[in-house]
Amino acid sequence: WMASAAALAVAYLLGATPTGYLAGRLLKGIDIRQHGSGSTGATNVLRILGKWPALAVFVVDVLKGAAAVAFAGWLTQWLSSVVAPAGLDPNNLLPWTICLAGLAALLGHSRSVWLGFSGGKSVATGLGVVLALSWPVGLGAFAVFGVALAASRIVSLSSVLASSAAIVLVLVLEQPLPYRLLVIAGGLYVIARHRANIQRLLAGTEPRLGQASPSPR
Ligand code: NKO
Repeated sequence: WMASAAALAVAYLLGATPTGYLAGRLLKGIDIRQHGSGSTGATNVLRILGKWPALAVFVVDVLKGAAAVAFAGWLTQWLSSVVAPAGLDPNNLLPWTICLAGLAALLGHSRSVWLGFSGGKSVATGLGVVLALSWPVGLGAFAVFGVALAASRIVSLSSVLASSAAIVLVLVLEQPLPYRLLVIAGGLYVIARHRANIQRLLAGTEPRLGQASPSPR
């Protein structure tokens, strides 16, 4: 239990590392949350800071999610090999710890303790979590994102479709129960984080790549 709690705390803090915010501060001396969509995600970094900072933020945000899952697995296994838990099979605890760690990383990214519990929309971090758990689901969702983006040039729409695809894939590919629950909960969370985007999509005012930014939420 202590291993699980420690893994969740580390996962949250990894997710909470405010990469997009730091990029704005370091490169332009601005609070990126007051520009564009107000998100700290790679898309808003692209809008406000440009291509290379956006790529860097995207890569680090994916790695945050993957690292949170990897660390949770490593810590749980290591601790259970050191202190043999009485009557507790670590193989039963492990998948649940890993999945809760994935959710903690998503929460950390979009509700960062360093940013007054604001942040991004947990798409890139979600991709990292899903890739680390089951790379076919992650690659499938990423492929849907790529096709949707090429067709629509709207990142938020592509993110919502990719999250939906991840949910479908994790069910179709018959993943273990904890993974299914994680991706369903995480996917719905990411979609819910796009509420303002979805309202703009329905109103026909969501900007395409390269178009003027929406006003901060
Ligand atoms: O500023 O509101 P905005 O227009 O920036 O931003 C909307 C955008 C926010 O997301 C980002 C990150 C972009 C990363 C693109 C990689 C997409 C990979 C798709 C995989 C989705 C897996 C989700 C699984 C959830 C558990 O949307």
